[in-house]
Amino acid sequence: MDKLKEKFHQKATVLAAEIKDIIKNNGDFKLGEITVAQVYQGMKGMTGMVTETSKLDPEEGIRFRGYSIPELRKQLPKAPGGTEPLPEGIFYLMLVGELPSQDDVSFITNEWMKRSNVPKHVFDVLEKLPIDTHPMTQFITGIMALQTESVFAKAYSQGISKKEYWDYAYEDAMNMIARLPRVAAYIYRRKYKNGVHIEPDHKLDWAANFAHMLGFDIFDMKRLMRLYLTIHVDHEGGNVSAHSTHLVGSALSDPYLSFAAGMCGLAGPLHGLANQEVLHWIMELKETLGGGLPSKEQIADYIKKTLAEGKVVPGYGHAVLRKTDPRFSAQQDFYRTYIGHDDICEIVQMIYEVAPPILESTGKIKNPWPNVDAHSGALLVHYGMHEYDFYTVLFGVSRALGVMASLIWDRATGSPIERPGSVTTEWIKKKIAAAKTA
Ligand code: CMX
Repeated sequence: MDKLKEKFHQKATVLAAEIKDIIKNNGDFKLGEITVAQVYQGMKGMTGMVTETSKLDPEEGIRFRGYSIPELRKQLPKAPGGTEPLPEGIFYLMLVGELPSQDDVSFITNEWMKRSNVPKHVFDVLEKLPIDTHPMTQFITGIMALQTESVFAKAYSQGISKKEYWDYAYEDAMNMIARLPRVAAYIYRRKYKNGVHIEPDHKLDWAANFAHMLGFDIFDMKRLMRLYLTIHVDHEGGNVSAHSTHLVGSALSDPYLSFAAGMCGLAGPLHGLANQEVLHWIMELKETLGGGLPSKEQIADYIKKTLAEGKVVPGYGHAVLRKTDPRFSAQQDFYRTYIGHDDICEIVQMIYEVAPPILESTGKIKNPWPNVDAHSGALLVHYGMHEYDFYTVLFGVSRALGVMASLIWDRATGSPIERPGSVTTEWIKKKIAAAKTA
């Protein structure tokens, strides 16, 4: 058993026993009341699942095992000469609940490098897709093609004890995370760079190697990629990509199938696809005005026009957050620290000043502040990645770390098949009427 796996196993054995004990002794403890509005409106604010890796506070934003993003940017190990955390470190933190040492992170870099070989049939499958297939569809297809490698599925079909599920889930998760950058980079180079592919550089860390395979062999893009792939990993359990992965995994579908389901959710414009939508929206604004920097009045008019057309302002709003997303602030800080001036990034800052009061004045948008997707595309464009439709794939590669760490925990703690109850509107009407006459 490798040392990361052994450490995880020690932690999981303790927590699984604790959970059993909580259910046995406090299973009837009430966590709150569910309203009719919550049932109809996406179950928001309803506590309905346990996710160990991170917790989202509406006012403060995300904490990973108790650590905020600014704390992690300081405390997680960096690459030699680097200033942003290595995503390997946040994976370790989510998986074992402790800050990693430099050594722990190097172990993961090496493991992912050793496990990174992508079987040829995956590329063959991708080659069969029309070139104009959306990168997220290609990514999901690539993940499905990788499923042939699932050790969980093989072991299950041969018959394994429930106690061993986590071990095979760990192996699949580590293998898949190791391979995703190669699959994603292949899609990028195939679609946008005439199929001229770049071999991995095994001397580099996971994020830097990804930037290298995409064709951005510059220090600045490697630094951005380390931050990008760290801040997109996880946002507690109820968001569409995390919840879909968890839900499908609860049927003991293997980690590849579960993650593909999560990525189908991430590809929705109200979730991860919003990062491409933001750039399309900003570029449309620029084009309408004939280029250059718009004025704040022009931005305000454009936002009002978007709302009047019944569309959403991409990159703004959130189902849980009620303040500026700290993932937006981290990218803003990155811009100010390392870039200084860039037209698109400046437009992002201007929208940040102009949009919230307009969104608030509608009286219905619960969170008028920017989310993670409002800034990410502008940084990528600055370093030369103009293919907006690819951005959600980058989000997906990062999200694998959080949802896979959670899935290993699910299997280690005996998390059962998920099957919430549902009711009909007729049932709700009868219940309300009965309560009124009582
Ligand atoms: N622009 C216009 N209208 C918005 C809006 C926005 N940015 N955010 C919310 N609204 C609207 C909703 O569509 C809803 O309208 P209806 O009552 O007509 O249906 C109303 O305001 C209330 O919505 P809410 O309770 O404030 O927000 P939800 O929890 O329903 O939705 C979210 C959250 C993120 C889907 C929504 O804010 C949105 O569509 N934002 C734009 C898309 C986006 O940036 N998504 C990325 C989120 C982060 C991520 O997952 O990557």
